[in-house]
Amino acid sequence: TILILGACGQIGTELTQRLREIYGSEHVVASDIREGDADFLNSGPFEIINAMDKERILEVVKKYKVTQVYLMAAMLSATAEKIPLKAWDLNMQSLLHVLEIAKEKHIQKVYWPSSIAVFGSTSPKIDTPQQTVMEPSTVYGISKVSGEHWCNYYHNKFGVDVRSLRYPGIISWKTKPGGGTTDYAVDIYFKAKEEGKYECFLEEETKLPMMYMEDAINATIQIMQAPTENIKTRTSYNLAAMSFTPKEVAEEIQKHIPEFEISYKPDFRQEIADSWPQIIDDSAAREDWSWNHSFDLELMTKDMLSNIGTKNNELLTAL
Ligand code: VAH
Repeated sequence: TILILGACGQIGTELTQRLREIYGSEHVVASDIREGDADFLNSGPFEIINAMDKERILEVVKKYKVTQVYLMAAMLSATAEKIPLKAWDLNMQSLLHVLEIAKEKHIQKVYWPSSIAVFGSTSPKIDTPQQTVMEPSTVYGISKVSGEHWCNYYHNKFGVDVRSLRYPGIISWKTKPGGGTTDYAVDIYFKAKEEGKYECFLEEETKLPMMYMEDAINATIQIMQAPTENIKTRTSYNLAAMSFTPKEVAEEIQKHIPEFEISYKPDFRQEIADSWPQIIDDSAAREDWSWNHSFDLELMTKDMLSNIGTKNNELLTAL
């Protein structure tokens, strides 16, 4: 059985749905700190779990004989800058609890997401390598680079089978943005459809690595299903699909909504974005476990605009 912590978050929501399609709903336990509004809730087991409560996680692991945990609960970059120590506690305590539970052999496999936020201004911005200087300047990035070293430590010292991906910005339409700096690229599509205009909190030339949710979910399933001997990196794998600027997204949207207008009003998130890479080298993932992306900006824009404002999405945006 699989347990997902943070199942109501941006990635957790779609990961839960996909895992239930693959393994059967009854074999995928969704959990979060509160009951969300995702429609998957009544399609399989759901438990209220605070990812910082180790005893509660263990209780649910034993109740459902969980063998794999996907730890998707975390505080993202923009939110974390507002409450640094709470973000550190959530992001690190949850990971250490799950690694300990795996070390104690209650579960066999762990998935833990890292991020391109582990890189800082001193990392190469173009074709950022798998291994390079990593001096993150955000609380979120500090927690993710620390978490990577903990994953590597528990693997090397205790044989824990933990796998990790450095997600770029992820774009989707099923959930509203969750406090990320890259979430302008989610908001812009909703505002284009709902209001025909968008005020962007990043400058127009801010290029960032991005990925469509479908690709991120595929990569997550793929690395977890890969034979253990193919996993050569136990900190975390660089993962990439495309890189674009707010200007390029706006131009792509205007191919579908010609009257769409974008304006720019950079805020504190500009500094976060400026510290991150622009183009990521994910050749290690492509070599080790055959990673390959499917969505580019054109295909993603078509899919986003055709799904936003549909029946199932109206319910969400109405909530
Ligand atoms: C954020 N979406 O903006 C997340 C992610 C690389 C970006 O870490 O914080």
